[in-house]
Amino acid sequence: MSMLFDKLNQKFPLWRDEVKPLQKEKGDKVVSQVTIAQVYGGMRGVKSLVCDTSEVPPDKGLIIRGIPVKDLAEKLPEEVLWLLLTGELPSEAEVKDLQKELVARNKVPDYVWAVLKAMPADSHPMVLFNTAILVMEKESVFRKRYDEGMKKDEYWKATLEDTLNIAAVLPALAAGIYRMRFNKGDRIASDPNLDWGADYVKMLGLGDPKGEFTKLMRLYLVLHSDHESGNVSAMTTATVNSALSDLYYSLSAGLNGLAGPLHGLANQECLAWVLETNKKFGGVPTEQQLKDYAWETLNSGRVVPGYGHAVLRITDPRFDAFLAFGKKYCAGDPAFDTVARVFDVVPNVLKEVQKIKDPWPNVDAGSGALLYHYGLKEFSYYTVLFAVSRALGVCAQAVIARGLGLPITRPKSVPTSWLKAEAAK
Ligand code: HAX
Repeated sequence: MSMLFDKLNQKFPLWRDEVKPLQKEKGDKVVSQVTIAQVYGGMRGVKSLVCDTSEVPPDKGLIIRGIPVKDLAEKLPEEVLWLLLTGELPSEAEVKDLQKELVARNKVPDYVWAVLKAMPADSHPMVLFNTAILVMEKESVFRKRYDEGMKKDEYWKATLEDTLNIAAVLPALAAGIYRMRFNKGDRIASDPNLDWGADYVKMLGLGDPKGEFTKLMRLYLVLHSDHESGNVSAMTTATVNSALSDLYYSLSAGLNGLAGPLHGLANQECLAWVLETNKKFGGVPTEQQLKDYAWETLNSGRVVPGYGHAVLRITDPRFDAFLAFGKKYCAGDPAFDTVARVFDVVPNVLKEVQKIKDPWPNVDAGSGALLYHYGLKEFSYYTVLFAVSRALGVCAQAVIARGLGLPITRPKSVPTSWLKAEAAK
């Protein structure tokens, strides 16, 4: 048994002891109320989910297991996976053990490539990626053990097996899809001596003479890993997993939600907007030109991608981290310079639109320009990168949910007639 299994074996009894009295003795304590506006408004602000891996206070942004995300910017994604799962940063020996575990499991089954090759060549990379995850369902340890009669208190162990098996193959899978979908040549073999993010960069095959792209990739994979559990991809994964559909089913479902333009696809849309702007104005636009273009976008009924958030009310600290990276390594690149200038101009434009609650940039506002700088120019691929990272968080959440024995998700819906009757009371 690996160190991670050992650690969680120690943790779960403690966590269950923490949760049990809350459920039993304080179960009827009211923590949130629901208004009609919230019922019709995507349940915004309703506190009805538990998530111990991370929290997103509107005035602070992402905090993973008590640590603000900016303080994790130098960590490896696999260290963050350990943190998400256990609540502690790993020791050097523990990271090494986890890396060994991932290397031992990192073979993408051949049938996956056969399925992907049979799909239309112009399929969106997210369709290829999510299909590949679903196709691998036959590998699920959870499903196999469930069929053999696994006891409920073993669910988390089988879910952790699936988490590690999935996390191990994600870089090779995502890189293979990149090379296949964009005609980059044969797949590149994994290097067992590299960390998870560096290996992904190597398998993408874009080269990285200064090591900067690898730094960016590790940062990217850390920043996107988790964002509490109410967002579309996390909530979908958790809901599907709560039916004891294993992680291959549930992760694929959640990532289909990530593929929406109001969620993860915003990063592709955002770079498109930036490049469109540069093309229109023949280079980095002036502040006035950007202001005019932002208004043109809004007046045509489109959103300004990368700006606004359902929860945050400040500049997303993940955007800050990308901006800082860009200023250090990418200054002078027209796409990045426009991203920086958009940040100076667009919040003031959005502040004038009363209905917009958050005029500030979110995580998607800057990442695309950085990837573009390092030669990853196919922006329909960007959400796949997001998905590789987000898989860590949502899988960790599933391990914890199964370890705490959470039941199937089943909130109550009501018809409009019922709401009208309530409103009339
Ligand atoms: N540009 C134009 N209009 C915007 C806007 C933006 N950037 N942000 C919000 N609005 C509009 C909404 O569309 C909504 O309009 P309607 O009432 O006419 O439908 C109104 O302002 C109120 O929205 P809100 O309450 O401020 O925001 P929501 O919680 O409804 O939505 C979104 C949050 C992130 C979906 C929204 O801000 C948006 O569409 N942003 C642009 C797309 C984007 O960047 N998405 C990525 C978000 C981060 C993420 O999940 N990444 O995966």
